[in-house]
Amino acid sequence: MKTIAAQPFDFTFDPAHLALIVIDMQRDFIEPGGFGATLGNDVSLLSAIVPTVGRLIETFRTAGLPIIHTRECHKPDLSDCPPAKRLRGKPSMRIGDPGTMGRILIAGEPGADIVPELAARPGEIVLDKPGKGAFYATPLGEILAEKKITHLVFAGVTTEVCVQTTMREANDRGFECLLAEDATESYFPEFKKAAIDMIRAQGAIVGWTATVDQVAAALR
Ligand code: TIU
Repeated sequence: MKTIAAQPFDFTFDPAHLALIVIDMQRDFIEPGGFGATLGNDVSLLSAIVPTVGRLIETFRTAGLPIIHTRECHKPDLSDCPPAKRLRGKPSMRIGDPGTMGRILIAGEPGADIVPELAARPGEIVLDKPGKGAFYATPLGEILAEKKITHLVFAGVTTEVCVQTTMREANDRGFECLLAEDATESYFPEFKKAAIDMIRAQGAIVGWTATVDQVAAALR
């Protein structure tokens, strides 16, 4: 067993049952002209964590542990995109519209790809998901069961939307979940802080948090 010096208390795990889930580090959220920008967000905050997420991914690669990358995107015919999602609010462009990185949030378009610095390597899993949570309408649950995974480390964007939703889904399914707090980011710094606070409050009601250095120290 190994231990990460986490908050609100130590996170103890068997590396044979640990996996990394990297949520939605896609050009559509991180680069100008994509889905995140159409919603009116400043995307520069998110690009700043790319090197730190890369360090966490390398730590798992070196340890030989499973890595799962997710991408929020929809089928080209939008059959998996509820109108409630596409039509909400007044974005500058909607899901499926043609943008500077291809159609917004559509599978196979350049914008839906993971940023090149964090591209998946052979043997790593890439899961496309239509929702904010990575368990909804995907085989993630079956994949983790098949690999006998019980403990999960999370990274990616955005902290309070897809990362927190997926952590809550995982927590309800019985996984022990830890968020790498410097390998996640929000368009709203105050939302990132609040999400981290609420995850680890009440005796880790949703899960633990730790820095990438703390995770790496345990896996070395
Ligand atoms: N991946 C993810 O978090 N999807 C979002 O739409 N996030 C926003 O913060 N908008």
